[in-house]
Amino acid sequence: MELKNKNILVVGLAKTGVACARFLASKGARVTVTDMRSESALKSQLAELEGYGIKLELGRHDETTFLASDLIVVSPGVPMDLPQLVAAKLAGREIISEIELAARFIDVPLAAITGTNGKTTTTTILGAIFKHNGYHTFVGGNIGDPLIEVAESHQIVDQVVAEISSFQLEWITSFRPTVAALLNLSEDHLDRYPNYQAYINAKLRIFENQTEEDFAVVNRDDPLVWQHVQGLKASLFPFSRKIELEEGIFCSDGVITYRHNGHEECFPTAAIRLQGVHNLENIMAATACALLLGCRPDETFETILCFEALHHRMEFVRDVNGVRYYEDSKATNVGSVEKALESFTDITLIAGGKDKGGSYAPLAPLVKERVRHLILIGEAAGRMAEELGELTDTRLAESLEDAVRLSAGLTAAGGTVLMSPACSSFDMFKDYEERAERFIAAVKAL
Ligand code: UMA
Ligand code: ADP
Repeated sequence: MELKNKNILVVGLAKTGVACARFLASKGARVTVTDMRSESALKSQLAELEGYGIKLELGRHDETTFLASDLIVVSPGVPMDLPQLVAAKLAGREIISEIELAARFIDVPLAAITGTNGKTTTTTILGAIFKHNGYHTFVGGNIGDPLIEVAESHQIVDQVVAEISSFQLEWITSFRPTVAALLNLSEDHLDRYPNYQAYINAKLRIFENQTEEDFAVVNRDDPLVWQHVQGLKASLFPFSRKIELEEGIFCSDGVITYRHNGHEECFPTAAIRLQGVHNLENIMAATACALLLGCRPDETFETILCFEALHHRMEFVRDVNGVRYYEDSKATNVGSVEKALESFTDITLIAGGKDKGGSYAPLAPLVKERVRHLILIGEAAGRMAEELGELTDTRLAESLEDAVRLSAGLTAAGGTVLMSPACSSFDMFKDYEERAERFIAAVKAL
């Protein structure tokens, strides 16, 4: 792809925008960056661009700049219906996402992981497996480091593992993973998409440019996933906790079995440290991707045995007077909270935060069965109380700290206090990590 002397506009100046602008400028493009935030709010980002000769349009998006560009690179946080993007598209401008740009410069196998939940865990496991197999591995994408950094760096890389969000897939044209995994589908990001199907369609684009030489690792047990992957061009490689598969990876009677082209590998699960049935799915998906991309079974299994849970995903905090406190701040949608509720009984659930527009009704059976007290915080508290409040003892709290104190007073010994919000954190906190730290501090203060 020729970039020299092209007029390229980068939309959004956070992590993705900074990395793209630097990469494009280093390739000789004439780069402009635009962001709705002001210069003073973007001081640290601007410092990273010093010396690159990049033009800035801050505090606004100027349609004429969009129309005058040869190429527009969009950050994931910028919605597709931004009027200036719509106008540029109508005028026939080329618009791509950062992962599309990055993929055009990646010439090693690319494993891409998507799904509503489990992306970060699966991506991290797969990265660890590759490294333990001796590959120079870049792990990036939605997990934190933009994928374009692999193209920008001059390091040797043998394998790329990318966590991919629906936002990143919106502006792809040729993005083609060697192995793409779709872990599961449930409602999320309905504050960004007009409806659930639009979100699903965005996710499915991960398979769009694959051919029969590539693999689609998909959840056989998720009816919505299975329904949507029929007819893909890529070779289907399902994973299942329920069905024995002739081709694919499945788990039964404490053994994970991988079968591919008549070849079989078996791994006992008893000594695996990572807990929860959802993590078994993540492990199977990561193992499938690794073995399909040439990893050795022994090294793969060794990595899985040692892998510990990531922070803020159903993490044990402390036992106080026989009550166990768990922090699941990364559970920002209903699908992840379902898995958390399935893991405990006699629960005091602290939930709520910034509403993402989906329904909380799928939680009703588990709330009824397992949640003794429901404590709600944040902007979504009202809607959640309407949908779930009648099912159990439900209270509202002013702050997370109040919720923790209230939970301590309500929960009898033997019970579990679980913060699993089903919402994003941005109404009350900087991000889910700050929400987690505040919960941990409040529990430690009890
Ligand atoms: N902006 C505009 N105009 C707009 C909207 C936004 O100028 O109309 C600007 C904002 O002021 C901001 C920038 O665009 O400066 C937004 O950038 P961004 O949100 O894309 O932020 P990045 O730091 O580049 O982070 C992105 C991903 N963010 C989102 O998808 C919202 C990060 O995922 C990802 O780690 C990073 O790229 C590297 O690939 C975060 C995320 O929340 C963790 N992802 C969602 C999720 O996991 O649920 C999908
Ligand atoms: P993502 O990157 O997709 O947000 P994470 O691995 O960070 O996924 O986990 C986010 C939340 O989802 C946590 O609460 C975690 O316990 C839960 N989770 C992890 N894997 C799965 C899965 N396969 N199915 C449902 N929930 C999951």
